[in-house]
Amino acid sequence: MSAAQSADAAPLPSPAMPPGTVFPADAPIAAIIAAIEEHGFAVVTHAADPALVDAANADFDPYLDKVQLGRTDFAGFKTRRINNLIAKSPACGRIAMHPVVMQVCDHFLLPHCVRYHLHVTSLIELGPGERAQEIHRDQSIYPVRYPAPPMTVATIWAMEDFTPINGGTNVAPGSHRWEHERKPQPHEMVATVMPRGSVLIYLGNVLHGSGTNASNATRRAMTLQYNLGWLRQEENQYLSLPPDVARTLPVELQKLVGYDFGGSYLGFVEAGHPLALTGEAPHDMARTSVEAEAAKDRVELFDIAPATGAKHTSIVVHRDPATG
Ligand SMILES: O=C(O)CCC(=O)C(=O)O
Repeated sequence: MSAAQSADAAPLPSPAMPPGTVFPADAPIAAIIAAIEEHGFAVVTHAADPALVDAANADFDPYLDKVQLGRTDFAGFKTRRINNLIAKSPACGRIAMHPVVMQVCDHFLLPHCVRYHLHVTSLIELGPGERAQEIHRDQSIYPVRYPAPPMTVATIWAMEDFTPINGGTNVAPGSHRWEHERKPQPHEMVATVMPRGSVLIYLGNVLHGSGTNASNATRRAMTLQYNLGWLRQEENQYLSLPPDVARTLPVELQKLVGYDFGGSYLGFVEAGHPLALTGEAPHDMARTSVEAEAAKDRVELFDIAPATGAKHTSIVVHRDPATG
């Protein structure tokens, strides 16, 4: 994100989502992935079981009641946020492993890593009168020049209806392919309108930001994001979910939050599997796992090289000619 771009400068979006970007929950996964390839994002309506959304909202309410409003342009001055959502809500943990989201992550992240991890979790409740957030790329927490491939996949779940006036996420379709300096014009932005329980899925290289809440009610969203397993997670999941907490989670979720190898020999603890700390694996003194070793040969290389004349590092993806 650029500090030079203030919330005042955030362009107003046109309301309509581009054709071919909104899908019902039972749409073929290939169509959803094709839309994300083309536009950088897609919406899947009514993707979450309404009972899970109710349960997660009820789990979060007591925390939100205690939290202070944001204090920066980026965080908003009428917005309440909480993090570490997995520790706060078993329902959130189930939503985090939604099969459509996992398949999208498999498609975009798994070619470049042995496994992906949960990167960051936030509940974002825009209050009435909140102004649009500055437009940014989530993965600009990594010092990368654009265009760059997706290194993260984000979801924004509508925990309340996203209406045309309550601040549904503004997105710049196609911006996953834009040059580093290009900023969206107002006509290049769309506002996400979707019913409660729906999800906006977008790539980490897509320009976006929360919208203006011109309604007299809140707009509650839950963002759950995933990153390549060899990158540091934005939210420190190991301090947020220490072994005593992690061991209460389903084992697949333990692995998703990071109690697993992020690659071959990447992330061992005391020369063993991180799951040994939660009692889910024997301490076998192996610094890698059968799964990590088996997966490493299919991983396509990221070629990180300084771009000629550039001040910053750029990342170029190429296929290894030897393996295609
Ligand atoms: O709340 C939203 O719609 C998007 C928020 C966002 O992009 C962020 O806080 O980084």
